[in-house]
Amino acid sequence: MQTQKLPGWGSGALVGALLTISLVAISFLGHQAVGLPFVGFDFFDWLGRTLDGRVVTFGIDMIVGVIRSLNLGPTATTAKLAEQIMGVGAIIGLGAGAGVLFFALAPRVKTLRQDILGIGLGIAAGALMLLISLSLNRPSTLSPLVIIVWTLLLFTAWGLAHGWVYRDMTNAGTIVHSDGKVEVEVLDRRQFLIRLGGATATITAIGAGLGGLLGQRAASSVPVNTVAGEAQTPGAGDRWSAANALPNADAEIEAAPGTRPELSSLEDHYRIDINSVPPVVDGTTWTLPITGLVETPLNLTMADIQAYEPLHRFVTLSCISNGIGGDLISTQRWTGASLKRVLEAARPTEDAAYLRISGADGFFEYVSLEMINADERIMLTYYWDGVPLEIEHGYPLRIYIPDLYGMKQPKWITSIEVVDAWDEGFWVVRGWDEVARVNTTSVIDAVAANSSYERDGTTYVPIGGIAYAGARSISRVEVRVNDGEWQEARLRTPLSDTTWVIWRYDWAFASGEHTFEVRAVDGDGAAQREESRPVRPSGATGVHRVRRTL
Ligand SMILES: Nc1nc2c(c(=O)[nH]1)N[C@H]1C(S)=C(S)[C@@H](COP(=O)(O)O)O[C@H]1N2
Ligand SMILES: [Mo]
Repeated sequence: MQTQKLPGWGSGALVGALLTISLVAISFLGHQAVGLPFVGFDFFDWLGRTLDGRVVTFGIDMIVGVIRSLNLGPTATTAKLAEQIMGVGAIIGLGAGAGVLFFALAPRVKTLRQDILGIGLGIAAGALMLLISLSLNRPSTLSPLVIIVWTLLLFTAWGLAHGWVYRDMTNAGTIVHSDGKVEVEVLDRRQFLIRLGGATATITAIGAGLGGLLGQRAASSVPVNTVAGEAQTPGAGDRWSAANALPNADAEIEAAPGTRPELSSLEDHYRIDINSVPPVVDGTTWTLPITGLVETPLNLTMADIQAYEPLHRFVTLSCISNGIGGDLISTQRWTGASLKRVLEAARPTEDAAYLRISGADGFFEYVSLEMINADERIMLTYYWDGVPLEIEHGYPLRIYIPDLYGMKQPKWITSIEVVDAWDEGFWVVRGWDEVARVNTTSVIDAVAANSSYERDGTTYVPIGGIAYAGARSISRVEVRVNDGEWQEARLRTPLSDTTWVIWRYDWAFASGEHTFEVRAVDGDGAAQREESRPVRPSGATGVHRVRRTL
């Protein structure tokens, strides 16, 4: 009889990784089918909330840097995908480690005890994962008991499987044939691992495939409540933009071809938040408690909030992490209730000075009452483009604060507490700007050489893009070609005084290699900072520059 060497740590790592891939696939299926926690994303999101802010920011900058320098597509979507892949990868890596641990411990215990070892490993890992998932406090319609039982069962099975696989790899099987001959089967380890890989691939394909299908159905059937809590799912035809022309439809200046759309479609609006999967809030049962330093604590339903006179406003929102020329900036039509008016009903006490606004994902920010009382545009937003907020964008409620970067504006609002002192919000704790006022920036979207035209014997090439200065709007944009004189561009009437402004400069064409630059002046007459500054901690500044050979 041939004896085999005990499987080493390499086999342990491989087995651990393969079993963990299966675990991730089944976890994904549970997530998609009924909203159970998905281990890959939860671990990553927990890391993001727990690690030091500098580490997290460094990680984000790396991801965004790679995406932009390699031109991997829309930054927000690609970054989310990268994070999801990293989250799943990290779990598989940890699983490989667990496999090594198991294969190191297994030879030290008797065969039967290996099952106990596996169960122990599973329960320990499952309990850790549970702590992580539950600490995220994601809204869920499932009872915690269901989540606990499912997670522990899943991990226990995973732990036990280590025992079975280990035994199969170390024990040669004995086959008794019908004629009484006994044959000892020597296991071919390579063959075995290939079979295990095949089984993993099958489970993963089923989990991912079925999970993907179920997810599509679930997303389209999440009821979002419209007026008076009536549950329904709006279609594209219900959107404001489907039935209405933009208010500046007959503006004299038209965007240079290739300039980004003036109104970002809901699908194309950038998305940035601390969640691999957005929290799904049940809007039909959701209420908004307003508590703390108030004489009349409130618990508002969506119908209560929608009973206030709706404010409609075209808003450009930008992430403070948007680099010069980046795509983490978008424009939509926001609808909501003036926060000042809503607060009047709660009657803040004399000590009241700030609101601590929290989201379903644990994100939070502080907003001063003074600012709210001075600016009726600050609103509790429930619609974008005339339909309830999309889940990714904060359904059922988010705040709008003019002139500030997105990091100050919580989505998925679940509570408002009135307090007497300011404190650092989620990203401020992690080293970002306390105020986060939008910097004036301008961007060249297009040098539309294909749309050139002739006038009086000269060929012109339309050049265009956006300029943005929060709620200060834009009073002037200038373009410079090849270090020449700064030339004034023409400004299209914006959608509102809180959106970006589309500019255009028709350049007298000359062939060759050219450098185009743009700079802007805000509505208060302040010029944008031309000095280059990175996004952290106060948002990027600098002149956007593109080179073209024409
Ligand atoms: N609850 C919650 N709100 C949040 C965030 C978050 O992570 N959680 N991210 C903020 C940041 S950094 C930005 S830029 C905006 C982005 O909003 P959008 O994804 O709808 O574009 O949401 C803000 N509100
Ligand atoms: Mo952001």
